Amino acid sequence: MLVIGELINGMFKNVRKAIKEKDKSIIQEIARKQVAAGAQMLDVNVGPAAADEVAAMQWLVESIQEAVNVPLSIDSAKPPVIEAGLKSCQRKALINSTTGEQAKLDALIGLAKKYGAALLGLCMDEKGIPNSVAARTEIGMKILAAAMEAGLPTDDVHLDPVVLPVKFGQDQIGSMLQTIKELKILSDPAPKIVVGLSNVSQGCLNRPLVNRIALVMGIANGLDEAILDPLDTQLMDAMITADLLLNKFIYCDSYLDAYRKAL
Ligand code: THG
Repeated sequence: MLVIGELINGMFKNVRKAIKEKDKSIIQEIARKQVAAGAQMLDVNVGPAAADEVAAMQWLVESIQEAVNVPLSIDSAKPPVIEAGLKSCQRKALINSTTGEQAKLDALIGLAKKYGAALLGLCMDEKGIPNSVAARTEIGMKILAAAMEAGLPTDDVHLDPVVLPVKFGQDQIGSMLQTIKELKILSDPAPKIVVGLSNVSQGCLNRPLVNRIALVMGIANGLDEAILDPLDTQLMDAMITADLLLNKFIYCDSYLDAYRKAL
């Protein structure tokens, strides 16, 4: 499983404050902690409150790269904000995200080509997030086909079935699992399947437990990557153990330590 750290997001108060006060030491500490805990990529989202989102994204990317050298997932709904992040990225970035909306898809495929970035597509479009597995899969297929048409390798396409809070739609998790399976068989090699895990537990009382179980269920159904909180040790332990039980690496008594050392 590829872990994408979720903690550099203007949704969090400490990040919002650091952006406002241009205090890069706070951002750099969050970046280092996530990488030390096993994040192999970091999600970067300026959040809803930044006054100048383009400038904030550029500042975040530059600050993070001074501290760690993992690739970044440039997370924004706005293409100009994404482009500001891509311009500053020293390594191959992940564009997070496009949807199936044609104009947006065209614009973001253009950016992926211009900057040699990978592309993450959400299985939703201008009409919102479809309820049915078939409709979500169809949008995933549209994004994948458009990327291939433009010459992006399938390997660079990541698809997100879109996870909604269990509190607001209890049938959502079943749809997510089924959509993961359907997206995996769209092509060979398959696109990478990714979710924003913490969405599932928003508003729940016992968030860590809900996140942990949802992650394991996703992994069992073919999930390749997740945007999550790598500082949640029990979540990381559950992920590593799920990979073990699916025979992705060899058992030894100290497998949790061994897995972490090998990262
Ligand atoms: N798919 C993709 N990208 C994504 C998401 C997705 N990026 C953003 C998000 N979803 C994943 N990241 C988070 C980060 C934080 C939370 C959820 C998802 C979260 N935050 C607390 C909350 O809302 O309760 C904030 C708590 C606080 O204010 O301190 O849960 O799905 N491709």
